[in-house]
Amino acid sequence: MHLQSLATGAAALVEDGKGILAADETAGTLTKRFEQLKITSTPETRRDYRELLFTAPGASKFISGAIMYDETIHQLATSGKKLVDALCDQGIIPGIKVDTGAKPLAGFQEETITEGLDGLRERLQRYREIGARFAKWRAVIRIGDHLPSEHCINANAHALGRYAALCQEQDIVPIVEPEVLMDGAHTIERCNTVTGRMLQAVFNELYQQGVSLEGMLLKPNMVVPGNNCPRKASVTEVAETTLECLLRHVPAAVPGIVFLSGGQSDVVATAHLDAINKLARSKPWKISFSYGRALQDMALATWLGNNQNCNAAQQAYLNRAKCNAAASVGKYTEALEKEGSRGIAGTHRSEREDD
Ligand code: 5MM
Repeated sequence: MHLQSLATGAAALVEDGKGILAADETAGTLTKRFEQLKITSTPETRRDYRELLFTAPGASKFISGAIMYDETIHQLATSGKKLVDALCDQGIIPGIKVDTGAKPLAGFQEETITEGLDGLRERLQRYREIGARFAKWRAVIRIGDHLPSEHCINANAHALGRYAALCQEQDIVPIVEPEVLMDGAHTIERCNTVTGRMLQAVFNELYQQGVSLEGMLLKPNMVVPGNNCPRKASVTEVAETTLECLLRHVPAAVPGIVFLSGGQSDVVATAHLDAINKLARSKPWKISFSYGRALQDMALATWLGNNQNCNAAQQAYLNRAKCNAAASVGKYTEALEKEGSRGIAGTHRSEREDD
């Protein structure tokens, strides 16, 4: 195994004050996001959107790596340059989603198993040749009255272990993403229990399958109440409960934890990350972000499929990236948030005047 190179690669992704852009929506998911804003979804419009994110000037001050989808990693920017090279030119490490999605788990209604192991070794070899240096695989765990089942937890944890071992064999840093969904009316306590069970199963598999913990990153959900739970949790409660859960279940050898946002609003996801990093308890890992929606929502709503809005959309993305980068070292402030919003409003105004 490539232990040293994996450890160096993982550490680079959680360099101080930086996090990861998750831009690995499948064509189907991105089409749904586009449709909500009446944006036409074609390979070209999806390319235009990814290009504006990947070429946002100065993004590498806040963003260490970007996760792509298979379609994107093969696409060319309008300049004719490969999108993957556009990222490298910016100093951003290219990553790739390698799972093929969460599919119904046979015999277990309402639960899913993430697929994509068949042929994975060969796909990883090709992705590495194209330029990918890290990968991502997302397992999805749903909370319900009788969910998740032990079988669903174990099957998904086993697949995450097999994926991570194959990545490391090919000198690709695996991001291990066991997502416990926010959907439902469950309490924060229940999310804590289920997240803990899942993390324990995942690390058991990673040990058994010989995965080097130093050469991987964990991408978990934060511990939050379900979005229909009547009792909301304060930012401090989420931060304390999340850190407690992670301290119980994530070995100190893991270099970094990069949260998913999971449907939290962008500002709330930033506030939670900041609060976790501000907690006085000692933390053995870097704690940062690998957000999709929480980094992109404002940028997409600003772009609206119109390339004349590119600069304003890039500004919206850079603003969120900057706020999250500050939160990854516990230095996010309201002033920083307002400063960014003023910048975006200003950009919008001048774009309209130009029109
Ligand atoms: C970017 O979205 C990823 C999932 O895409 P598909 O549903 O099309 O497979 C997702 O795995 C994402 O990387 C993580 O969930 C983080 O995104 P959020 O929006 O939760 O921060």
